[in-house]
Amino acid sequence: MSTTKLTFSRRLRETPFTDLVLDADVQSFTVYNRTLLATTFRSLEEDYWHLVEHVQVWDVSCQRQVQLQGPGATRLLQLMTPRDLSLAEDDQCFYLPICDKRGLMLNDPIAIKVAEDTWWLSIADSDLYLWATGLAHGLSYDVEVSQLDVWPIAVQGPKSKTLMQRIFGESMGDMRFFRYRRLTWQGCEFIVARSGWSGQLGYEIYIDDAEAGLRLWEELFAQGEDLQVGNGCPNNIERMEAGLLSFGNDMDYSVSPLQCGLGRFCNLDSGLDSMCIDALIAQRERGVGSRLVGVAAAGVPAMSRHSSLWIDDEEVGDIRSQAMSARYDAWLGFALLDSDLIESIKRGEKTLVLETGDKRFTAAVDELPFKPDELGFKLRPR
Ligand code: THG
Repeated sequence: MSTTKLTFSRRLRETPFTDLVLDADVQSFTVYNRTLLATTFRSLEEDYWHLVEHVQVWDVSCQRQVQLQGPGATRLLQLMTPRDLSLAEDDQCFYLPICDKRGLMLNDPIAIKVAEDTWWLSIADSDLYLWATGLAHGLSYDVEVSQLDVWPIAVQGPKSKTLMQRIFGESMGDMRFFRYRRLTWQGCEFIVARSGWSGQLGYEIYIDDAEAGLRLWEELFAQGEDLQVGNGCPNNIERMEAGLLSFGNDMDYSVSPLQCGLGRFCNLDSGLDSMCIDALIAQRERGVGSRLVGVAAAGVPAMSRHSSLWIDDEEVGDIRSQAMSARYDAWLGFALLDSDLIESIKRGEKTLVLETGDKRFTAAVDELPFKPDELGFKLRPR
């Protein structure tokens, strides 16, 4: 067993909860927005089953908040995204593709309008602070860009509603998906949203007071004992089954939202003053040369880190993420594939082959999220 370690420093941010996560015997971390993010506690499979059956508390402080504040805040944000911000309701969590002038993805935050002239962008793993600051300075917009000491925690899993009601009261039980409220616990007010990077019922609490956050964390574990509450983190198997995209993995600076299946978050015909609109309209007219799809293969005993896709004897596509499903007998991948090839595979004219662990398997393509019934996935024995 390798005992490779990460060296912590100011440059690699800890969070108010890092010591608690370490005490909970975290097995591995990744680095996201230069912040520690746990990736496994027991094993990916055990964490998966616990998440889909019980409730977990996640330290997702790495979802840093970039704040745009001032008379020019909304104008600046609209310039950065093809989604029409005027459609955002006051209590809405607004998932935004952020694109450059070429229509290429720079980030995919969840935006919350916390006041008339103030937005919080809960960012994915790229430095949106620099991009927004550069634009604000370069264009002399009247807006202040900052990064906040706010550390989101996520409460995810089917029993999360019960647990959250015990803490924030019965009335929060009717909160809708991707909506938020300001809720008070022991005199502290937090933004609480029904969101989180899993396909399960779940909530996120935006902690802006570290000391209160630590008390709340303890309370979640105390109140959730009979619900088998546990430590957890975003689970790569579960999020792939749910079709949730990871910036830096599935999408990056080389692809557009139209290629990633994020077209439903692009309002290209609203005449928005957004820098990427022309490029995206042109791409829509031309058609995308390649796009992200789900790929699945049955009967794979184990995967290797280096998997590849083949048609005849030619390597095709680009696998962006992969996982062995815990629920189904299936290898799951998200891959960028040539659009014409996708159609030929779907029509059965071409056979897609997955190579992993030095073996070859026939693979199917599916639009995300995966539809297990159509793919004929068989349940794995537990
Ligand atoms: N929560 C918060 N901040 C975040 C994430 C989060 N920042 C980084 C990262 N995750 C942003 N990426 C995503 C990707 C997908 C979703 C949320 C954040 C998601 N999408 C749903 C879907 O695609 O079905 C719903 C989107 C919608 O309908 O608006 O949940 O998790 N705070």
